[in-house]
Amino acid sequence: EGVNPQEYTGIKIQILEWPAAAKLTLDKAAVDTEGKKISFIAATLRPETMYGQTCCFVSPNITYGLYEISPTEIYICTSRAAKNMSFQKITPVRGDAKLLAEIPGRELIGAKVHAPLSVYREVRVLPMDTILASKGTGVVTSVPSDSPDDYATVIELAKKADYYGIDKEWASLEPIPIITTPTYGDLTAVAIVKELKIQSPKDKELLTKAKEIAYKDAFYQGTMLIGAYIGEKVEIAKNKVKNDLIAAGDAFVYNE
Ligand code: A2H
Repeated sequence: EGVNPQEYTGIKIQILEWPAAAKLTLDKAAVDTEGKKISFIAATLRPETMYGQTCCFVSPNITYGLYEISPTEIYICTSRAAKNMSFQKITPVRGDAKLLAEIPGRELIGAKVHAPLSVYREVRVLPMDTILASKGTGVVTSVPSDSPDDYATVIELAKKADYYGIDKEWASLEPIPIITTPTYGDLTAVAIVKELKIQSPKDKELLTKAKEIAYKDAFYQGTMLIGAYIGEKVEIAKNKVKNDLIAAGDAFVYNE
């Protein structure tokens, strides 16, 4: 972990339908999901891009926990993140997060979820091998228009859908224009991935470079194309969208 504190926005991505494998595991653990709002918590630095969410990534190699937040709400994230949340007044008891069940990431793939603000009403949970268990919540929401990592991952998933055990359509939702910049146009991540000739999510060095370019370009030069703050600078709109998500109960601040 770095020395500098990082402020993330935790986005609540609500489960609409569990995959069969996950259902079995929850039954075995005797978790009562009836009438409860159960959400993946995705940690993002770019809340203003949430209009363009096309799927939600988990790592097939990470074990996630279901944590009780209230009698009617459950969060899904890594145990490390739940522990951190328990010291930030996010869980009901300080220093404690009540674990209801553990579930391997691979069993969550294919879940149908609702991503707040997304143009797409329902999206799927898909695998991302490059997620680190040591950062954020272990859940990454996918915005291929503005995140080079996300774009490279959905391209790879669509290309090798059978290998990843997913439906090709789940990874094939079109990137949505969210932000325009003078240098890269309306789909910054798509343009930069092409410019740097990035071939796969494993092109680590190029993706690090792409990430830096994309972030600076959007933050300093970007203007919103969608949502409540069309025409406003990203620098300004970022906090407004974040605050709106929080006010709607769809997000919270998460620090680490
Ligand atoms: B960002 P930083 Cl549109 N492993 O959200 C790998 N990546 C992770 C992660 C983990 N455990 N937890 C979060 N992330 C991703 C949106 C986004 C993001 C856009 C553009 C760039 C971008 C949609 N995905 O990140 O290491 C999350 O993806 C590039 C900086 O803490 C999160 O924000 O700086 C970002 O990386 C956090 O990265």
